[in-house]
Amino acid sequence: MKRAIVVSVPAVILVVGLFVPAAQATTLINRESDSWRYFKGVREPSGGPWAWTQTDYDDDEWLTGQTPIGYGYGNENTPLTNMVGNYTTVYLRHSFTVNNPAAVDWLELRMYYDDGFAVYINGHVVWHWKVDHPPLSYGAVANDHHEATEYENFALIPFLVAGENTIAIHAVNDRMTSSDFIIDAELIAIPEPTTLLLLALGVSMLRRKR
Ligand SMILES: [Ca+2]
Ligand SMILES: [Ca+2]
Repeated sequence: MKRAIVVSVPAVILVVGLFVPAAQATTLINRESDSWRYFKGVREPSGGPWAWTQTDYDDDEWLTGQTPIGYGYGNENTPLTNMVGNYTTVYLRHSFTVNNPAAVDWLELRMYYDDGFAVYINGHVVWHWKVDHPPLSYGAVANDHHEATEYENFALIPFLVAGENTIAIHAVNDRMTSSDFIIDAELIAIPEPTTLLLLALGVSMLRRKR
């Protein structure tokens, strides 16, 4: 009997998998997107340390650019030629639409960065890496060094709402005289497992217990 049960576990999933298309991951923001609003950290954005992370923040006066944004790497689509000696951080915002936030299990953030960053979804701090805990001042520096060699994945809690959402990133260099700085981001929505897949897993676990 035991041998038959072991065989049934992958078999049930396989059969269901043949007839039920897996829910698709959805790209919310592509890498090298040309729709980032950005603000050079020569001072704090208007409204204080949190206002710029909110969806309803008015960023009309911010610049618009294609990522990667930075200098010293050679692959910048938006070069920051005046960053050395003038500012250590760059504020970025990007909006995206989600129709059914309940169907999103988690967000996968793929980052290309030098040297650190803090991330907000709709005003919630969802991740900070190689920087102190947010909010960070406009003159902040990274607390570690990082060379951008590939896109690195981070899992985020999806503080999403139906309709327009905003990701805000505070990108931070390690020092004012650094030889380089770069930032790009890709955002993917990972769906909840489908009901039938959960059903298949439940059936297989019941059979295993018997
Ligand atoms: Ca570097
Ligand atoms: Ca650097």
